[in-house]
Amino acid sequence: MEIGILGLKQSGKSTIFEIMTGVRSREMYGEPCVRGVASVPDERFDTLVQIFSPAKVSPASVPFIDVNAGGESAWEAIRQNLSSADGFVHIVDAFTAEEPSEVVTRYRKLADELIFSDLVVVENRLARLEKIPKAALKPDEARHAVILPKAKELLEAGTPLRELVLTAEERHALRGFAFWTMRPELVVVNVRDDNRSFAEEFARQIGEKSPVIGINCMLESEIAQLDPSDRDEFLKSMDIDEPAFELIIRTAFSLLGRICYFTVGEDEVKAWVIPENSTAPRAAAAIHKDFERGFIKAEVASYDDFIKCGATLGAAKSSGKLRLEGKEYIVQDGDIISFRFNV
Ligand SMILES: Nc1nc2c(ncn2[C@@H]2O[C@H](COP(=O)(O)OP(=O)(O)O)[C@@H](O)[C@H]2O)c(=O)[nH]1
Ligand SMILES: [Mg+2]
Repeated sequence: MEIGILGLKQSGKSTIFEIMTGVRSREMYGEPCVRGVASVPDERFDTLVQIFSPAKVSPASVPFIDVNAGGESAWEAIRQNLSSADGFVHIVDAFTAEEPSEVVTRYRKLADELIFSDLVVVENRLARLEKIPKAALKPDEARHAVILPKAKELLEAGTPLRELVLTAEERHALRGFAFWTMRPELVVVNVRDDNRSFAEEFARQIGEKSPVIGINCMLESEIAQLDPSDRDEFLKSMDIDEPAFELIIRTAFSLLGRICYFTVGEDEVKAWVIPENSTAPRAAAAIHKDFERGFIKAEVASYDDFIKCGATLGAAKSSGKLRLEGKEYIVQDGDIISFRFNV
């Protein structure tokens, strides 16, 4: 799982990457791309840490990739370094814009490259399919012959493929193409304080379903450099609930269709990242393959129940909120789990 940061040169990609990951990518000259890991902010996790005061604290994390090149080589660098990314954060410079429409133009520059790149793939594939007699099409090819003309129409209208309505089977049939515009995208509009409204106006003008978040990178990087105690006071004085970069990490994380469950104790409180709709044994595999193989039961309390019952597992158990779940159980975001297994 990895999120690629997209954007034109000087849009603030590295600035925001540094805030999120703490990796000083702007000092790594000559590196075509820099990887860093961001912790996913989660109040529930922080509360569990306060309750257990564990020796080790392991929040959920999400890796980001910052691509360095600009100018002519920018697109090639994206192609090479972000081809395996599971989703994107697309940063657009609004801090040098006078009108929201300029922000849209900047966004479209790269958005159109991605669309064009997918269109080439679709057209090549369709040209090859046309040469095969209908009766000789294999099942996936037959699916492609149905879906790709629709995909072509969308792309030609400048619309990303994530807006295609697909069945699970169709989606699966398209996986091998790794279309750029099918992967989830979060748009981050990097604003000045006097043009904060540009982010909303931008979202209205592009009219796509991807989420849009406005951020003032400069301000955020100042916030990130404060010590924690000054930071809270500063945020309060600015009437900010949460720094925008935290919202970006959380939104990007949930766009990837991931959730987390917690394991708790005095040794360690840890958030485990799993795909949505994972069964209990699959979720156990995040800890160890043996937990999946030897899975017997999962002892589960939802975070809310756990807190309501007085925040101890013993109390959750005696009030019947610590459930014993089997192989079919679908793990929910925020579950507190301990697995019983046999190897
Ligand atoms: N005024 C202003 N300048 C910014 C902001 N964000 C980034 N910059 C400046 O823009 C330049 C490029 O930023 P950088 O993060 O390296 O952009 P990248 O090329 O997209 O990685 C740097 O000189 C930053 O100081 C911002 O929010 N406001
Ligand atoms: Mg950069």
